[in-house]
Amino acid sequence: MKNMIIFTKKIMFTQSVYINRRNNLKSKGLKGIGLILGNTESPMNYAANTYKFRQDSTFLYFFGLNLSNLAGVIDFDNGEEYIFGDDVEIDDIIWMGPQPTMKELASQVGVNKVLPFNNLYEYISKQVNLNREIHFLPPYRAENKILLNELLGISIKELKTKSSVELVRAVVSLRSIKSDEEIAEMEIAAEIGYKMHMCVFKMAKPGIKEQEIAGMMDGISYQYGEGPSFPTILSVHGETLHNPYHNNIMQSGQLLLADAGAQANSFYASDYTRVTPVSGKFTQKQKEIYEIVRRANQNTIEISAPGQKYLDIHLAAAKVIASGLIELGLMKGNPDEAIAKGAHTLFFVHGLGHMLGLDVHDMEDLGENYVGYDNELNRSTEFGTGSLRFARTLKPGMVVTDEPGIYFIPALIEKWKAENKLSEFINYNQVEKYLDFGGIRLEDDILITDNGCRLIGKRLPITIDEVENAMKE
Ligand SMILES: [Mn+2]
Repeated sequence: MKNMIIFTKKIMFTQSVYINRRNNLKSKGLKGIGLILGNTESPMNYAANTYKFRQDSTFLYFFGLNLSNLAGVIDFDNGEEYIFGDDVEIDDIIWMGPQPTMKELASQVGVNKVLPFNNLYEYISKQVNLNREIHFLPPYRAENKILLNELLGISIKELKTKSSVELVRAVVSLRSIKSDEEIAEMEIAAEIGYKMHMCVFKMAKPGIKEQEIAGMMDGISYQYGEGPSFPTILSVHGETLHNPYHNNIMQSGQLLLADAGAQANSFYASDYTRVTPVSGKFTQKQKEIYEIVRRANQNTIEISAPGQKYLDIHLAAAKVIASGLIELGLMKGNPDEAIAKGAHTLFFVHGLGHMLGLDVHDMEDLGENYVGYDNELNRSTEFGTGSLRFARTLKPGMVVTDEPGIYFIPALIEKWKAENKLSEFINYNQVEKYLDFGGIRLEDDILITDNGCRLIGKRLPITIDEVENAMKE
């Protein structure tokens, strides 16, 4: 049987990587039981027709197995580790081919105690009766909410607030710092992301439907990896931040914004944004705005280093943007005062970036503020700056995105103008000439190193010359 295995989901790293990760988690001082649930298959339009399976990232990180219906348990008090999961039966083999046993699979990640999935109910109820603390992470899928409700008797509405902040903090502290083998996987995701975006430079031209390019990009992400790291954004309406619509026919004079990335076969992610002129050449007006965003993007790479707060790097990008817009006559006054009042957020409506790893917004399921903020840093409640997902002090091994943008969102401009909002910093008469401009965002993925940072992956064309040349080829 062993030699006949025709279907196994590959374990990415060596056994010792997973053993070390769990040992590191055990050293965080938690007491009681850590329950880490894998994901289940999720129906698309009927039970047997499921979405492409995506394992939970924290389960992948500690238990490595890319199969549905598994749960991992770590007993923090005696060090024991379990995987709960079922061996396949003859019906499964008929449809899916021969499979390794759960015991064989679990041993690949260094876990020796394997029990049938249904034993999880008995195991957890025994721990509850012994008054032991059960640490679990905030669930984001309905199936796991129901399972936790059944296991723990906590109502579905309360699961988030009763999840373990201690476990969340411990997981975030480990997953935030990427090891060399993780960086190597992120380089693979970057290479796929590079290929996806290069097809935009080659394909964008008047008369082409957005869907043709978006479909090609997604195809490439499956050709070399596990598919897109999030639904591909490709739109001539870049001013709509997460535009999922791909049915526009591109016209000369428009800007095409592509924000997309890939998951490597190990599920590590990349995330890039580029903007191309559909005609192959930027207009003067487009060049001027593009160049401000490019400088803001470049500035991040020049100043990001251990010890710096990403909030300050975000504000430095805001300053490049405000200064550039003042020079162009769209804003006025002193850039520092304008930023202090939030005037730049009419254009730069979001944060500079987010952490990247096994998730494209890494660990967002655990709570954005646990990932991006810490005890010394409270999240702003202001429009714009409050959207910054990641603000805390940079450390070597962190991977973050650098994605400044300038957008002309007609509804927002009209609202601010009607309120005469911050008119001491904004030339509304000039801004109105840009209502049909669209939006520009430029995004790269950066790794914080011991003394600064470096880009992950080969850099996509980004200067005006590089972009126009790439479109010619
Ligand atoms: Mn991003």
